[in-house]
Amino acid sequence: MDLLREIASSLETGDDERAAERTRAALAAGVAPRVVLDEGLVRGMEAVGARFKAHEIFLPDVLLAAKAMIAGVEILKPLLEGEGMPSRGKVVIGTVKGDLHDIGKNLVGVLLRGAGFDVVDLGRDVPPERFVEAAEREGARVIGMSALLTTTMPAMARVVGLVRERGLGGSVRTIVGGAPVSADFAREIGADDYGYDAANAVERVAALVAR
Ligand code: B1M
Repeated sequence: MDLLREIASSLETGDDERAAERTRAALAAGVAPRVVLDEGLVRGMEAVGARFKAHEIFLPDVLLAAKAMIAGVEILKPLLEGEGMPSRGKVVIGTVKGDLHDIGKNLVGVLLRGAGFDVVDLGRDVPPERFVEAAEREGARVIGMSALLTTTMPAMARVVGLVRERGLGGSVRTIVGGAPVSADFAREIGADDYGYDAANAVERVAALVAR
């Protein structure tokens, strides 16, 4: 559909006003919020990532694309987050230490809230101890970690280790995700689960709290 292509292209041109305007137009035309997200905004960001990798565009372009993506997500947020549902449990989320990428983590948070979970978002560049302390303080059932850099993935293993050291393994589950993260990596570090995208993260968290 043209509107979805226009949303994606507004990320590629780093035009946040157009991203917001085309997102509103797609919703007004009856396109479902999840379709606008997956086939408009996420697709646009994938194209930006590929061009950045190929050195066709530079970091400032990526920043502008991120700003445009956030403009669209802000409009979709209230539609993706359910209202007035009883809580299915508390989940602490954050992007691990050294990592400033938070768009995917924010999407995971939006969809978790939409599915009825109580979300405590610690933000980005979160030290391992803060994940574990927050989970203890908040009585969270799950810690969800995001990493977008291969260099920050080891911080996930430190969180999993801390959960064990503090004897929380029985009550607090861990789930990891982010572009460079895989199910194999999750197994290697002893995390309880892995989510390949935000929607899958919600399914996996639901399975973890049901265990
Ligand atoms: Co950066 N960056 N970046 N960047 N950036 C990547 C990740 C990179 C792959 C680009 C590339 O080279 N192709 C590359 C990493 C290479 C590597 O480690 N192998 C890279 C680099 C190198 C860097 C810098 C080092 C660049 C520099 O300074 N020279 C720097 C690092 C800063 C730091 O973190 N310390 C940097 C900076 C930035 C910006 C600040 C400009 C910006 C981030 C803005 C922000 O997040 N607020 C940025 C962006 C936007 C990207 C790309 C282009 C897009 C990331 C994104 O938001 N995607 C990215 C290229 C790429 O990934 N294709 C890239 C959209 C988002 C919806 O997807 O985050 O993958 P994603 O989340 C998905 C899934 O992964 C999953 O669900 C989400 C939705 O379905 N998911 C989970 C995520 N978390 C999950 C948690 C779960 C489950 C699923 O369970 C808890």
